[in-house]
Amino acid sequence: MIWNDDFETLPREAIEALQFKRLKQTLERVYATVPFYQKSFKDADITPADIRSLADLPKLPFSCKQDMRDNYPYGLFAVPLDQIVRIHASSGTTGKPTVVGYTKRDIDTWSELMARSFAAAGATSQDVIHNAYGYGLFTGGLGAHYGAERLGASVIPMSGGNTQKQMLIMKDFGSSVITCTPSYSLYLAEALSEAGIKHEDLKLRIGILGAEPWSEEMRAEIETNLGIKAIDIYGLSEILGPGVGIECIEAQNGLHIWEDHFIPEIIDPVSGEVLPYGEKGELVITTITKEGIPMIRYRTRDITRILPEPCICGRTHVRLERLSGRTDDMLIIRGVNVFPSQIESVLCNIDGVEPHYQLIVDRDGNLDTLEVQVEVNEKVFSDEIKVMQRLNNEIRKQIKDLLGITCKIRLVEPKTITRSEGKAKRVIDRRKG
Ligand code: DLL
Repeated sequence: MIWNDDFETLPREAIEALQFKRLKQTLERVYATVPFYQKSFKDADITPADIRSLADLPKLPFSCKQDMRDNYPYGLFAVPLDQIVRIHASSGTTGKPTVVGYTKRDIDTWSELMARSFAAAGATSQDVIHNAYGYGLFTGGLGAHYGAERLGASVIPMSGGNTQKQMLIMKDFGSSVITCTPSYSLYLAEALSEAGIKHEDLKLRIGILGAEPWSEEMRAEIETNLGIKAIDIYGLSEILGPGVGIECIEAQNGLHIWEDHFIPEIIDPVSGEVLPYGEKGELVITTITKEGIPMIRYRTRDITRILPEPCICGRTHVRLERLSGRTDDMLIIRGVNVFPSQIESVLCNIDGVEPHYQLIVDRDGNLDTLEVQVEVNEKVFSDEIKVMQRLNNEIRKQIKDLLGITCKIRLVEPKTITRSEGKAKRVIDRRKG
């Protein structure tokens, strides 16, 4: 269902006119209120007046995570703190968290965009939405919560963890939509099957899954194991939280990015040059309605391409191809670029292994080594050694064929790899530190 027909199906010229108007307002506001942007615009010898059309956007300097750290905690806020009604932060792996603030209107916009996203995913006011994204500083929990309420659905604020309780509530309360990370949905599927609960015993019909990269093959596993349609949702705290983009249930092919609120660009991550639609590179987003912490040309480090082709659902907003990973998660193994999601695709297509894996990167002298640890199913595990060896060779060969690198495969017992309740940790890089 289209939640907001007026905006979601705007003709291209109207979207661009609206984007330009909102961009100008945003630029003038940040230039007047945020010292960081005053300085970075001055350094680039540019003022908001120099932006005369959308085509001038690439003249503006980028912003990045380091700028947020340098201005920790509130330096990038464009309004005084008394107008901020909510603060979130993303933990990150090192150092201080990245802090974001929302005005009352920002919370309203976010709720609206999440309601819009839920509707695009096929959820309605009749649904019981089981929200298993973590509540707290992470934007997933409260972001999905407000959107689900705005949609008019019945929200169960589960948060992450306590899988036994999740299952009980899912069954007894008749949860029909689950929101969580893709890796947690697989964990839930496994726990349900262990508890003897079949997906036919549940009302679950849709999963709205995101916050981490996942592959098309992983989607197939989740859809089969839970008997649902699995929809990809994208977002990041710096830009909004969940709800920057989502797949529509009609096509399940690419995530519509809400262009009346965000301007996406794809750049070459090395040169910073803007790439044409259709080419793969780093996603850069400019927010054009946010008040608390507007972001100009923010480098997300997420790798994707923009798909401008019209979509069968009737929405006119461009789509992002499923995100293949982050520039900083990309492993360079003996000079070859490897995304964990590529290895995931191989593993999910091989019979006998489970979609639970971890990559261990290390160094042996001057040589990078990659070990793929993956669980086998009970049947393979109790089979003869020969079967395990054949499987081992098969995985190694398929990875070599796809990526051109030789890696070590370690088949591990079922349930040995730690299950995640939020974002899965796929890589352990022992070369660092
Ligand atoms: O993960 C917001 C979110 C919550 C999105 C719930 C979707 C659902 P952060 O913690 O700031 O915010 O992490 C943002 O997670 O830059 C991507 O690298 C990654 N990410 C988010 N969604 C996807 C996705 C939330 N659908 C970072 N596919 C982003 C791949 C994703 N990666």
